[in-house]
Amino acid sequence: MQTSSPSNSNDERFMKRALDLAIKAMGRTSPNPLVGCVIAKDDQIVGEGYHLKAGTPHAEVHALADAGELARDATAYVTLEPCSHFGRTPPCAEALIRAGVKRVVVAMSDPNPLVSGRGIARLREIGIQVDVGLMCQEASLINEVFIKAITTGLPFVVYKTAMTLDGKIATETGDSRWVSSEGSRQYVHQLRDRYDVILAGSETVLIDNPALTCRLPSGRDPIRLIVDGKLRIPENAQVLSSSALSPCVIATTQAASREKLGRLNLLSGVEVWQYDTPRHVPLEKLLCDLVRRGWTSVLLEGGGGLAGTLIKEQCVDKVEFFIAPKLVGGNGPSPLSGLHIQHMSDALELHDLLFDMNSGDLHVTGYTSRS
Ligand code: AOF
Ligand code: ZN
Repeated sequence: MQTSSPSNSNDERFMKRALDLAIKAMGRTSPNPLVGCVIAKDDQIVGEGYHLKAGTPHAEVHALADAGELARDATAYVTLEPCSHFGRTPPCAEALIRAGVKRVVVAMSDPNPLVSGRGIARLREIGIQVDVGLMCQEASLINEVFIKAITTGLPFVVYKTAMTLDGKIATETGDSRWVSSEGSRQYVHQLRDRYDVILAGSETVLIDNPALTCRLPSGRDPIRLIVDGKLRIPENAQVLSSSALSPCVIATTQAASREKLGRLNLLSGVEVWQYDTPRHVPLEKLLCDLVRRGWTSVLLEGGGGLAGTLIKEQCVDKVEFFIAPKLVGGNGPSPLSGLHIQHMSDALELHDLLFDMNSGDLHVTGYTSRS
């Protein structure tokens, strides 16, 4: 893909605005991307818009409608290449052409194989000047979920955990309420609001009986997914209660009791996905099935066994660790009991790190592999 970005400070200002618009829909567009669009003429914004929800009009359509006739001879700033295909909505490249814009500034090309360069090519073919690559890094970051899912068929997986400074997620008696501060726990609800699926192992359900809902005033409950090879989940577990607005999926195997599986399937809002394996749920297959269902991101919230296995299988993209300034010692569980690296030289090194201490805990964010 040919990239060019002869940008000026207005270009950056308008693209920044388009990015700010795009992230307003964070957590609401899956499986589609976050996209913002600004239409500017004579250094003034004359129209703007962003994509609100999959299946509804794209960002460019909102911005063009907002600009009306003023779009003629204007410049459009789009955080993602305009689409060229007929999907659930018609191609935005054609809408930009019809509106008569004379220049299009695109932050990044679309990794969707249905588009990937064709939108840009179509605009250039008509004679529209297209500059690609302005704030590309920022644009890729806001769409890390979309990029992973559309290019691999696997969801973007984030492992969130809270541990004491001496690396325990609970005391040796199993007590874990609470490791992290009130502020950190509040932030976790923002994560639950952002990602499609919240994942936990049956051990976590048996020990902590969490509800795994989002308790923000205008938040939305993620789909709760429990990996439970032997179907040990108690039938009165909080995750099975239909008070949450999203379904609860239990992934199990041939080791599950048929009677219990039947009873769980009858509960409203509960789905049991039974895999053809003897004891262990095939995790990569399960993750693929989530994307097939349109769920492209996963927040893994425990426990350490499941997290270790998923990291070993290279299924985790990002980690968010809250490290509380507390010490408990003893034999309490660790956040990655399922990972058994023997030599420090083989340790998984994280990159693109962020450190934050606003909540009173040390909050470390990092990525597991370079994309
Ligand atoms: C969006 N919103 O603002 C842009 C998108 O199913 P469709 O027809 O909505 O097409 C979705 C694809 O369109 C999406 O995967 C991406 O490649 C492209 N651009 N999508 O939902 C937008 N600009
Ligand atoms: Zn489009």
